[in-house]
Amino acid sequence: MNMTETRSRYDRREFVKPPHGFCPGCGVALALRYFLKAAGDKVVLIMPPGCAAPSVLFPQRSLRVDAKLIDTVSCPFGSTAIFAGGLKTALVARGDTETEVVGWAGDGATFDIGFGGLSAAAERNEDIIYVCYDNEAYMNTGNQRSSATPWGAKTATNPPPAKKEENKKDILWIMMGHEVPYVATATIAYPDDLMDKVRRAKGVRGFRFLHVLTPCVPGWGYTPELTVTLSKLAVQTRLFPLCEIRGGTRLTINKRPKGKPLSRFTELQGRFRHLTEKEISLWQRHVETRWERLTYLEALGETVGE
Ligand SMILES: Cc1ncc(C[n+]2csc(CCOP(=O)(O)OP(=O)(O)O)c2C)c(N)n1
Ligand code: SF4
Ligand SMILES: [Mg+2]
Repeated sequence: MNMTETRSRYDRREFVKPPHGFCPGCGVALALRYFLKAAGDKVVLIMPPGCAAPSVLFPQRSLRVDAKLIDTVSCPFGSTAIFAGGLKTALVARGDTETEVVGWAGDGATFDIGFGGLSAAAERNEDIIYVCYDNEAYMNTGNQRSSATPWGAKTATNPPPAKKEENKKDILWIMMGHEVPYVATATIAYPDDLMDKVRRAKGVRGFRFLHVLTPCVPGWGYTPELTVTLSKLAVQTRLFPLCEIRGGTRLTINKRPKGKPLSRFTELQGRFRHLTEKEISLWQRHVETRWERLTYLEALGETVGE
């Protein structure tokens, strides 16, 4: 199937309309735009505090097509998955089995503060789609480090010459461990891949988790026109592999880049400017190890499936 055919399967209408409060070039805005094109007509978004909620909810009311509003609910920071699961149960009890209830939460709300609730909802296989848009720090409050912040990054809580000394938490691996029906990674440089994954997530019931990398202009320290380039380089350097896990165990890697040097990704961003060549090559080794682990698991799944 070519790109034109893929695009034509998705809604041509725009759902994220100005005025909105995202910075120019925001990766989260693009992710939400593509997500809503594939999510269908009956959607409720559960949004915790973070860059997304105040950018599109009251007073902007940006999520709309003509006069129709997409339903949205603001929830407390740590409770996205629990809130979404509860709302889905209530809707089903009232006879509405169609509405897709979606948690739309940042990395801080997912990897850290809502992590217990996320795990609990996944373990119960709540029938929701949970999207973690990952800009790799608490950006709405000024770029504090989260457990999704990559090793080496400068943040407001790792001021120079300090840098983050811990690796990014491997949320893909953790969610895979819950053996939920669908887990996938995506990023905004590959909209067809992202929208196809939303469609596949919609095609199964139970807990579905999408981890979407969304570059952040001020937090990562680059100029707005580089958002798509950085999203692409994250995949091309194998730093952010595009993959999906179906049925709890079968892993598929969706793109197989040859592996550009990690420096192509880091050199464009202020948050990594202080790193030495030696430090980047150590990080590169870690990236390669993780890639090998994923390819091993993919091969294992194929063997098991034979
Ligand atoms: C319980 C609680 N703690 C802290 C805050 C303040 N707060 C609002 S948004 C935010 C950052 C959220 O980070 P993340 O989930 O990564 O989303 P992003 O801002 O990066 O989009 C914080 C700390 C809050 N609203 N509630
Ligand atoms: S701070 Fe970053 S994530 Fe937040 S709106 Fe701006 S570009 Fe988007
Ligand atoms: Mg964040």
